[in-house]
Amino acid sequence: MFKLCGFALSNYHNKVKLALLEKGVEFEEELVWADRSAALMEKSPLGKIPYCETENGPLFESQVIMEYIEDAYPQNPLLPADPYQRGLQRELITFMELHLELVARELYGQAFFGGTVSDETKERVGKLLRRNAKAFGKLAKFGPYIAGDQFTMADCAALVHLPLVSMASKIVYGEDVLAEYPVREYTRMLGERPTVQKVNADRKANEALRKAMK
Ligand SMILES: N[C@@H](CCC(=O)N[C@@H](CS)C(=O)NCC(=O)O)C(=O)O
Repeated sequence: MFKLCGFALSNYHNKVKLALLEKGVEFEEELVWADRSAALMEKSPLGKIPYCETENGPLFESQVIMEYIEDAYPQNPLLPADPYQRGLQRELITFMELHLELVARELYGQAFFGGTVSDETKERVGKLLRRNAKAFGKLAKFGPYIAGDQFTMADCAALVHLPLVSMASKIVYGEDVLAEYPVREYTRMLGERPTVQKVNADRKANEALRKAMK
């Protein structure tokens, strides 16, 4: 059976988990911390989670896993049939991950883990984030879903990444770089889906577990 490995506090882990739940794919989940252990590095050479176990072997990188799931389990598709429309979904996902989440990630140490970020980093990241957030408006629809009137793979990504980008920028700059977009309303709307409720409940349980381990 397909196995998703990682921990439920991770946005990338939760993106994949939401896709599995939305598609109704039967899967197992194994708790794996990003602990740089030899066992983890064997499956995911950069020591990142999530990775997955398929009947043919492991795969890492969440978007690769998403595409694998879509190919291997065609039920309840999360991508449209038309090749250009599929391209647009992937464009939006790549944009959110490369140009919003990965940029904002440099702030997470200060925003969420009690660290500090240098002034140089703050300035560089702030400039990039503001520029990229403006360009995001050309792609995102919030209509009501991120790419239009259907729930798609891009929503699995948007739901886990956008709130983090908002929160991190608000904490570090006192300004939410996504303030012009209805991220809160969007998150609330998706929060009505049982699949999202399951992902959120598991994330809270994982947070409690991590606190208890400290
Ligand atoms: N591009 C990767 C990003 C995954 C990622 O950054 N995972 C984080 C947890 S949210 C991680 O494993 N961090 C530990 C590390 O980088 O050492 C993906 O899409 O799977």
